[in-house]
Amino acid sequence: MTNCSKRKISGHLPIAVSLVLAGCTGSQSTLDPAGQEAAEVHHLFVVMVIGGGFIWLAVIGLLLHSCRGQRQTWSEEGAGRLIAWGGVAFPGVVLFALLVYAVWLMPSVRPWLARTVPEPTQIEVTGEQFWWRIRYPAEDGVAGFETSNELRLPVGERVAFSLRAADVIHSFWIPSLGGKMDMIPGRTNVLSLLPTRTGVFKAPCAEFCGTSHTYMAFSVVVMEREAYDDWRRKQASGHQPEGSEGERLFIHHGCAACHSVRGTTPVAALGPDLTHFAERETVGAGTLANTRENVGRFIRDPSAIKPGAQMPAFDMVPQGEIAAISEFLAGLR
Ligand code: HEC
Ligand SMILES: [Cu+2]
Repeated sequence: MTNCSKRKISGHLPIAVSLVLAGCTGSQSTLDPAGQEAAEVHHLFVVMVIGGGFIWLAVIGLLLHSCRGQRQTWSEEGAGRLIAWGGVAFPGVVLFALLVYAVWLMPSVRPWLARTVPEPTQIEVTGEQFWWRIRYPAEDGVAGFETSNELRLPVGERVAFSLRAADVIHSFWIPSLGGKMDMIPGRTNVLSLLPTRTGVFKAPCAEFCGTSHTYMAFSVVVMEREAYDDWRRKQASGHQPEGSEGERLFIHHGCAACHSVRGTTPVAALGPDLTHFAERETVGAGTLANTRENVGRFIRDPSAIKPGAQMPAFDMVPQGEIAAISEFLAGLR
């Protein structure tokens, strides 16, 4: 074992590191925190990597040392000492310290459960195959309302989520803010988060829930309190019936049996609420960009885009009528 020559790893290292780090930023990353819980988890990650790094360095150091073509052999006593200190004491102390740190951090990752903060506003989120139902409570004079596939939160304020599932197990996870928590049929789980900066973040369903599990995501818009209150007021008030062709066709073709457009149609709860559908970035719970063309495609054949989607195909409806309905939906701001 004399040939442990250093290859030219060093030349490729910066490229490799930057490629890895490029995956660490963005709207769906635990390593680019935008919330207090995510920041704690990020901190824990860094400490763990450093702690593990020390152990790794020690092991690699010993490996290189043993490769150096050493002449004299170790005495039995020396080898025993090396194993006791290097193999038991050192990793034992480092891992124990990391464990203590992780346990100590727990209350601040779940502060609401630890009762260290006052009870925050509860937003109900229900996982459905394959979309998200979201209910906001009434708050200072503004009535409660239902929306879907997009969550809006005020920055710098703690919120609690009551998490449920309508059919199978789903999992609620906003990587940039913290989490995650399973949504289990017949149970209500609570998760509390504190967003610390404004922005738009992505949240995937984090538990396999059926054929279109991959196409089940929502966006999270963290906004200033004032903008958030304006948004809530607008959500709660809904629309006036506009009497357009698209609106008429929406009711005529039975869309309103599953979808609510507050102020226009009676309450229906089988499918996502569409009251302010045009404000959403996506159609089909994070599946396609919310353009008129994509909305038309989705209405014609939802299962072609999302296998197993719980909405029937409307491919028998003439193209012109689908366009009129898409036009109506695009006006729902
Ligand atoms: C039997 C109930 C049902 C009927 C009828 C129905 N839908 Fe749906 N719709 C759903 C369900 C369930 C979803 C969620 C699908 C998914 O994302 O997995 C959905 C999703 C949608 C979405 C995407 C919403 C979002 O937030 O991404 C749009 C737009 C939509 N439907 C429009 C329509 C229109 C227009 C009609 C009438 C032509 C219609 N739907 C008829 C149940 C229905
Ligand atoms: Cu799911």
